[in-house]
Formats: sequence, C-alpha cells, structure tokens
Amino acid sequence: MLTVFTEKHRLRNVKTELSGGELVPPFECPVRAEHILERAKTVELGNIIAPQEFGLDPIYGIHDKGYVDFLETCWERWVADGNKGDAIPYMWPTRDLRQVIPDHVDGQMGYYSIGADTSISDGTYEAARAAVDVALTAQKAIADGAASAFALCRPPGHHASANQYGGYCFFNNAAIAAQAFLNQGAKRVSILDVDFHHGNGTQQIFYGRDDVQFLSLHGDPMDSYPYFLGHADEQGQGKGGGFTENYPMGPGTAYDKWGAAMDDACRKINVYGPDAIIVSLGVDTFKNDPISFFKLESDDFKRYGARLAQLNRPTLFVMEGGYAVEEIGINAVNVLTGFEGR
Ligand code: SP5
Ligand code: ZN
Repeated sequence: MLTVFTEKHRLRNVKTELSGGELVPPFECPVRAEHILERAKTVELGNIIAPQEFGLDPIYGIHDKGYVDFLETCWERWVADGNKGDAIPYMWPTRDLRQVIPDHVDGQMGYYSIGADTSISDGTYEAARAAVDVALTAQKAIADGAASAFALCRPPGHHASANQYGGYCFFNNAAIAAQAFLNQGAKRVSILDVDFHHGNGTQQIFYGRDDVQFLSLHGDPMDSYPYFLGHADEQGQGKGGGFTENYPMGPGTAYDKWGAAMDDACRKINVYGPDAIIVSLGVDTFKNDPISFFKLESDDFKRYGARLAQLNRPTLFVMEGGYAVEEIGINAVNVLTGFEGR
C-alpha cells in the first residue's frame, strides 16, 4: 500500500496542552508520525511519497473562508498582542452569549474553537495545510486506480468542523478527501471513523447530506471527549437523515463488543454502496492509550483491517489519533497489513 508523508508535520510542534489543570507536553506530538513511518518501512508496506500541493480551493470546499483566514493569522496576531506562550483560547460564545465574531484575536480564538486542549504556535497553519495535501495526494492515488492508500496525516482532522478547531485538529483531512472523490465523479462516499473519540467535525460537515455516509465507533460522549456530540440518536437531518450512524461504547470496551459494532457498521456501508471508503484511522482505542478507555490489543487492529478488506471497495486510510506513542506504529500499520491480508 502506498503511504503519503511529509516532514512538514514537524512544523506542528506546540509546547503545551491544557490537561488536568496543568500545561503539559502535548499528547499529539511529532514523534507519533515518525514511529508510524518507521513501522511502515519495517514491514515494507510499500512506496512512501511526498504530497503534491493542492492549494486552498479544496479547503474552501469544506471550511469557511473566515475560519481559514483566522488560522493563517492567529499566531502572528497573538504574538503582536504581546503574548509569550502558545495561543490558547479561554472564552467561548456559549449558550447565553451571542454568536458575533469579535475583532480581537482572543475573542476570535473562542469563536473558532471547541475547547482549550489545542494550543497554536508558529508552524501550526503550515503543518495543517500540508496534512490536507497528504490526504488529497493519497486520495488522488486511489482516483487514479490504486485499491487503497495511507495518508499519514499530522495534525489529525476529524474534530475540525466547517469553522471550529480543537481536539488537535484544524482542517478536516478526511472530509476534504471525501469531497474530492465526489468532485471527481463518485456518487457516494462512506467515512468510517474508528478513532476512540467521536468525529464531531466530520459529522457536522456532512450531517445534512446524503452523498457522504458517516459512521463512528467511539467512547460514549457521556464519559469522554468531545462530550457534546456522538450519541446514538444522532442519525442525520433533512436529506441526510439516516446517513449518520453512531456507536458510542462505555469504559472497558474490548474487541468482542467493538468488533461487533464494526461488523454492524460494515453491513451498513454495504447497504449504502459507496464508490469509496475513507477510514478515519485513530488507534487511541488501544488498551494502553493514555487518554482513552477502550481495551483493544495490538492483534485486534490486524483483525479489523482484514474486516475492512472484505468490503472490497477503494479504501483511503487517513491518520487521526493515537497517543500510546511506543506502540502507535505497530497498531496503525497492523490495520494496513491486516487489510492486505498479511
Ligand atoms: C484526534 C484526537 O484523538 N483528538 C483527541 C483530543 C482529546 N483532547 C482532550 C484530552 C484530554 C486529556 N487530559 C485529560 C486529563 C484529565 N485528568
Ligand atoms: Zn482520538
């Protein structure tokens, strides 16, 4: 399987994450991508190529221009305002406030974010742009005839909605790739999100649409991030009704239950009959993940990779989360080698 990767991911290198009431080194760190790349080489997954540049148009197909402009200028405005540390929001337009976009960068950070877990610094925007190019280059390989491809994206994307960042995500790489398939003639695309966390951004982007089916297996939002989306009764709206499927599962969920949800999701994908499948591949379902509560073993990643291959459709893997960095390479690449039947 082809892997698309760029060293530009290293430009995303913030010092801080607000966690447990402290500023800690971020869980989403550069070594994650390096370990995945090394494992892909070790198992001889296939060619590794750098991305082409696709520019901003595919991003504007999913994200608001005001949001993109904000991400491009946030860090320089934050520094110009006299701040020394990473850019972290602290005020949001929540229920009892108005949704008016302020002029000040502090206010705009609140308007354009979902939480305070995702610091911004120099290079974040450029790395996020490069991650989109990684996804689109892998998508193009499939459009050109490859049966599958691996977009080793960093930063990840599935928490980013049309106009909000958070959960370590800025541009929704998987959603942008899905739109590319549609623009090139696909009638239907399924996005299967297996990251531990609910893919709130992807769900929001396609919630009212019938040309993208979104299915997510994740920690129950009653107990886990992102807390405010991902319940089982969220099934789409308008003509998107019935094209969103959520499988929230509780603490301690292991492969017996998780694999059954995966089987059910695969059945629904087959009923939908997509021209392409995008797997939002987070491996934070692993038993040793530091911020998650599922109990998948390393071999389980191989098992569900093989299950995905049975769908027998063009499949784009887009890297999302996974924070047990020592095992992240084995777990992510196990999905891909499992898919290849080895
Ligand atoms: C792409 C992805 O997997 N994003 C996940 C974002 C989760 N961010 C919140 C993590 C909270 C960690 N700190 C909790 C400390 C509780 N004591
Ligand atoms: Zn996650």
